[in-house]
Amino acid sequence: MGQSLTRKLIESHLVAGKAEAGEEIGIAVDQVLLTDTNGTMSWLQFEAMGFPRAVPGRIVSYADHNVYQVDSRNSDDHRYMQAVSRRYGAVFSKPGNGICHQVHMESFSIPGQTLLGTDSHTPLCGAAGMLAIGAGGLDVAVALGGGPYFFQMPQVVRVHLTGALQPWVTAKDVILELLRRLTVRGGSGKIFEYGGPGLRSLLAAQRMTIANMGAELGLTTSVFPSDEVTRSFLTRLGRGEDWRPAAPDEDATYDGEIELDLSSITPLVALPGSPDRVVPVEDVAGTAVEQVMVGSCTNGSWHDMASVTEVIRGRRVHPSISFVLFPGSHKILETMAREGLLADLLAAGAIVSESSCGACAGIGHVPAAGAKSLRAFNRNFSGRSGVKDDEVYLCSSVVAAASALTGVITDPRTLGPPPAVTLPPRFASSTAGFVEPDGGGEILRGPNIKPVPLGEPVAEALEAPVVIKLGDKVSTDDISPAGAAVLVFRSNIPAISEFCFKYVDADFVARAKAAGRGIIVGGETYGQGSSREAAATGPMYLGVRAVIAKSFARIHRTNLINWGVVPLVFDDPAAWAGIERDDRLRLPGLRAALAAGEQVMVVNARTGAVFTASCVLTPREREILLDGGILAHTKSGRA
Ligand code: MIC
Ligand code: SF4
Repeated sequence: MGQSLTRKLIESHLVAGKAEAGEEIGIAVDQVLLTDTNGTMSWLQFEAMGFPRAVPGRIVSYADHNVYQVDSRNSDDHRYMQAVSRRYGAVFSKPGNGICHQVHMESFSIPGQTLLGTDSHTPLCGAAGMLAIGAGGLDVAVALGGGPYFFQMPQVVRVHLTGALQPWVTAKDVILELLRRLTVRGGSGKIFEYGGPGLRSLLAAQRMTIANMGAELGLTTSVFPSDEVTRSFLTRLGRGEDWRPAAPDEDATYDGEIELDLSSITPLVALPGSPDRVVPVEDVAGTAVEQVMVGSCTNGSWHDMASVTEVIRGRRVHPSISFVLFPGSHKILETMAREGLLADLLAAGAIVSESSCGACAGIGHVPAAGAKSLRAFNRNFSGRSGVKDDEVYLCSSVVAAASALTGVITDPRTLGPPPAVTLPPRFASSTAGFVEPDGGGEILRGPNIKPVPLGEPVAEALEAPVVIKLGDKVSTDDISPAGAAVLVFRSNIPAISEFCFKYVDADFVARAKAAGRGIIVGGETYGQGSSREAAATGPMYLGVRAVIAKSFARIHRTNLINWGVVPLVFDDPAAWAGIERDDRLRLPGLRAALAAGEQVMVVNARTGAVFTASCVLTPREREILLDGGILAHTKSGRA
């Protein structure tokens, strides 16, 4: 029986378990990517676990999210990350060198290898035939020490592409179309492997957009074959020798299949609040916006920047619009300078920002209260732009460019023939933004870097109030917000816990502290979005010992286990409705039930109602959770 490319990638790295859908497997990690948000904590955890050296062959630490260093606490993190990278053998990518995913694809992607990253959009490198997965900091710390990455073998679904994109339709519209059809839950427990005749027409940059934003579908990752398109991408970057083919067998079998005719897709926009609230651009055309942006790890490619330039060249950004571009990498920005794009963009009135996550992580260009913002980014969870009740629409780079000219959301098809974008024969190949490790130097920990706390072993019984009750689709942005004011505390768990649920319920922190021990109740896909561990460590630090939800997003569920917080799923989702905030819940046999793999009984002291919830764990997860998380488990000597 023929194998999918995904299966080949997994089988060739399998070190534990059997690659059958639903089974826990462990894979060897060839490459690791760390960011200045979760990555600093991951390095601290690596040190706390006492590993003598970092093992994977390629490790890169990126100062990419919070590059402005407006605050010395931020610089503390960068300096620590640079020093620890130097000592343990990681390349350090300096602030301004670009967004981790874009830079990693350009400079380090190797078809056929595995990549684990501290960021949920790590799957971007799946565009180069890699198995690239996002994880929480502790899982990455273990991989740094040479441990495998454990996860549930997903179902492998083939996305069969036919046709070709129509004028003004982009790869962003392809992934928005999938989000429209499948929602943010649609990819849970799955890997999408792209194939079919439509593939040939998709450039590497377009594949990157699709692989990257598969994170919004909840996919474990996305995989594209490595073919002539991949080879041409690497060759333009002077890396032709790193190319190798990677493809499924002709008769490969899959767990499912989705048909997607590229020629049937039209320009789309996601409405504020969630990337799956997708409508045709015509439905919102004419909506006045005050900001337009193009960038992030989804739309920061050369192709995006060049498309935007072609649209606005010789024209003028509308007076009421602030139009900001975030080129994804220093190489792209340098190529834009060499190829003359910058002059045209500046003449038209665009702002060209540093190559960084910036506004995508709520850092800079925060909209005015009540203003609508249109962004060729990937996430628009409420509050993520840095202001409560924001209204962020997501779109492609050409919808963004057209709208920047008119001041209202604009269907680019009204502009006439589409721009022709040509790829330069060579991209800039400067490596000035990388610092190679030499094993030396002192590791400085500034005053903002605090020791990593330990989780507590799971108690025999838990009795605690519901400190917050939430509905469906709660994102990690809701639990631990993005934004410059919060991100500076990523290596300071006591301080970052003060921001928990800031925009959702300003009294949460005080309530959780007063309660001492607490339980969170949530709906479907609890903890979707970013991989940020602060969404687990913050509540844990404030005394939360269990989350009972209808379902969990993959990375967040693992983060909770890794910190000793019990992720319980309602056996009957109807029980959710009978719970109110401040209800006292009793879980009398919690530890014994988890240890035995049985349902956990929950009694609501206010109503007297009794219901059950389950926490399906692998033996490895069970040991970690019962001990209070990975660090506590390691310190116990049982790891
Ligand atoms: C995001 O896009 O939400 C982030 C900021 O990149 C996060 C990482 C983090 O919060 O540290 C992610 O995607 O995982
Ligand atoms: Fe950075 Fe935004 Fe990509 Fe997250 S989604 S890595 S914040 S660009």
